[in-house]
Order: sequence, then structure tokens, then C-alpha cells
Amino acid sequence: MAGVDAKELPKILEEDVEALKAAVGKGNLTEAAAKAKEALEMADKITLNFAVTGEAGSGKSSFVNAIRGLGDTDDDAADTGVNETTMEPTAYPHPSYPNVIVWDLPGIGTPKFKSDTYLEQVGFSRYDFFIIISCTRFKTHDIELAQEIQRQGKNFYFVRSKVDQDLTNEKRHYDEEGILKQRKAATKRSHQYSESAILDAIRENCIKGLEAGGMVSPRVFLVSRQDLCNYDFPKLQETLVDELPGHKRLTLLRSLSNVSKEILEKKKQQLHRQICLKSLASCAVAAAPIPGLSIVYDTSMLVTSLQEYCRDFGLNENALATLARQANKPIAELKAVIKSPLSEEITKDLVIKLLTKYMAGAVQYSTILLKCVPVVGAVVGCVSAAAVSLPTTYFMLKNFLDADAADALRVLEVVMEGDRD
Ligand SMILES: Nc1nc2c(ncn2[C@@H]2O[C@H](COP(=O)(O)OP(=O)(O)OP(=O)(O)O)[C@@H](O)[C@H]2O)c(=O)[nH]1
Ligand SMILES: [Mg+2]
Repeated sequence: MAGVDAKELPKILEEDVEALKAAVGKGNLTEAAAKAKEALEMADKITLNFAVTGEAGSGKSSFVNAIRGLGDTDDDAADTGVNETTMEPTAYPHPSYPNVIVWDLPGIGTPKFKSDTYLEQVGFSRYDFFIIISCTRFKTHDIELAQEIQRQGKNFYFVRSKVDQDLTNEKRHYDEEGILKQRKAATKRSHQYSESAILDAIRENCIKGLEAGGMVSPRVFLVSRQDLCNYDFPKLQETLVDELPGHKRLTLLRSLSNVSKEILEKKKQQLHRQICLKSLASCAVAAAPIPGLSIVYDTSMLVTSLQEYCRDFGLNENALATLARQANKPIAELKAVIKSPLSEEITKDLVIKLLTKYMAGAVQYSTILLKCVPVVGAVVGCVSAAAVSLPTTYFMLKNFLDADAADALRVLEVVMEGDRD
């Protein structure tokens, strides 16, 4: 079969290996499938809460919208603007992944919220991690807050917002050729305009301030709400994901906007890890066999799985329309590079067609699975009914997922081209 390389087979999430072992233990396919289904449902129920805090007007609500993939004027967006001060912790569930909840917190250091009682007032225990935003330099109360979060064993991330404004302000000092207009003898500005040098200076300045306040090895992410594919927003997304444990990592990752090649690759890799459970869960149901396939599959579950992959990679009409609007491109231009079916086109018939296609190589896949994913191999080995359906489903899901990830990357490239125009 084209595209199956044993070396590329994914590792299963450690938590899921235990579930799989338990499922496979008795060699009863129906029971094993039920256990696999249970493990998947549990993973789907995982909730993630994180808080966005910082001074009034620093860009908290804008960031809450950005990380949920929304524009500031979209339905469900948090109110933003110069006078829209957030006064109470407010929950903003992700529009497509409601178990990811971003909390917009009131600014610290205001009369109502003093540094020493702030965390208690905003319900510290609720949050998995914190994002502390500043659009200038981080202040004493930002540092005190970070230190308290650290003492209580949770993660925090410093985000320096509105860097587009800094760049625009700096650019005013340079002419059209990018040469410094006035050259005072003592200027700190470089002769030639350099975006990266300005960004480095902002980052360094924030880090120095944090170190002076007692933070050890602080990290600062530079972000512009206007341009999420650029600056440190993609790096921030990756860091947040990397520093979460197993299932929570996947929960957050699936909800993140596809703004970089790296985040797409991470999504693909993490989703790969669930394919074993999904195939096992779907290949033993007390349903009538599909004519011509001679094996029972839970096709409605597979339809859902494929639609979920489309959602994870932004491959549905709604997500594409939003992206086209944000990127200021005709939707047809994005669709032109998509090779796999969109979510709306996924039906039971399509799933059966795909299964039929992959069934032809089932014996070969079976051998590969046995060798490379021993727990799944064990099911195939000891339950003859699974010998065809499990590897067929496994490689159908894997190939669909890989194709979706490749489509999402091509869409991103079209969007980024627009950025460079
Ligand atoms: N240019 C630019 N403007 C931004 C950015 N982020 C936020 N803003 C603007 O800054 C202003 C304040 O942003 P908000 O997101 O409302 O700030 P906030 O921290 O929620 O404010 P409060 O709730 O009042 O504390 C708004 O006019 C935003 O449009 C950014 O990255 N770039
Ligand atoms: Mg606000």
C-alpha cells in the first residue's frame, strides 16, 4: 500500500496503552471495543481552563478572542476596546471545542483586586495555567502574581502584546528606504530599519525587567492580535501544548488555530496516537455486516471521526469562510488547494468506499501493525474477527488524517502568501 512506512507508525499515548491492554486482555473483541470506546469518551470529556490576566487595557480580551480563533466583532467574542474594562472573571468557551474555556480576568492591581488576594478572588484552583499580558513593561504586580502562581505549582506565560504598534511607531523614524531620518549622535536606533532588531530589543527589555523583579530565566512571547501567523504567537501555542500533560495536551491542541506548519504537525502526531483506540472501538458492533465488506464496522462512529479530523484542520465550509474573511482572500482560492473531502461531504457511503479501498491491503497492514504497535497487534493476533477490520480501519483513518493535515498546510501557505503581498 502506498504511504505506509512502518517507521512512521505513531506511538500510542501512554494513558491509552493501559486502556488498550485492559481492552485486549480477555481476547473478546466486543468487550475490547467497548473498553476502547470508554477510553475515547473519557478523553473527550477532559476540560481545560486557562486564565488571561494583566493590566487594564493590555489586550486581554483581544487575546481571549484570538486564541479562540475569533475576530473581535464575531458572535461569542469578548468585548474589547478602550473603555471595556473586564470587572469579573468571565468564561469564554471555545466556539468549536466547548471544553476548552478561556477566562478573561479583571486587571490585577486595581482597587478591587489587590495583588495579595487576587488569585483567591479570581478562583486560582480552577485554572490549568495563566497568561500574563502587558503592552508595555511587566510591572511589580505582574511579577508578584507570576511568583505566587509558581509557588502554587502552576505554569504561567508572559505575553507582550500589540507589537505591531511598536513596529509602526518605530517605522516613523525611518524613510521609505528604511534609513534613519535623524541621526542624533547618541541615538540607540540603528541606521537601517530592522524589524527583528526592534522585536529583539522589546523582548530583551521585558526580560531584563522581569529579572530585575526576581524572575529566573523568564520567557516572553511577543504577539500582535492583528497577525497571529507572525511574531511569537505560533511559538506560544506550541509551548502551551508541550507543557501540558497527555490528554489535556490533545484537548488544547485540537482547539488551536492552524497558524503554523509546526502546530499542524503537532496536531497530526497527537491525533495519530488515538487511531488505535478509534479503530478498535469501531470494528466490533452488533450491526448487520456491510454488503460486500463481510465485516462489521461502526460506520457512524467513523463518519464522526473523519468529520472531527476536518474540524481539527479547519476543513469545513464555516471554518474556511471565516479564514477567507480574515485573510482577505476568496474562499475559492483556499478550496482550490484542498484535495480531500470537506466535513460536509463525509457520509456513510464515503466511509464504506474508503474501507473497501483499504481492505484490499488488510493482510499487509496486519503484519505491519503486529510488528509496530504490539498492543494492537495482540488484538489482531488473538481475535480473528479483527484480523481484517482493525487494520483496514486503522490505515483508513491514518491516511485520511494525513491527507487532512497536508490540505491544511496548503491552505496555510495560501493564507501566508496573502500576508506577504
Ligand atoms: N494594534 C493592536 N491593538 C490591540 C492589540 N491587542 C489589543 N489591541 C487594542 O487595545 C485595546 C484594548 O484591548 P482589550 O483587548 O479590550 O484590552 P483588555 O486588557 O481586555 O482591557 P480591559 O478589559 O479594559 O482591561 C483595544 O482597542 C484593542 O483593539 C494588538 O495586538 N495590536
Ligand atoms: Mg477586557
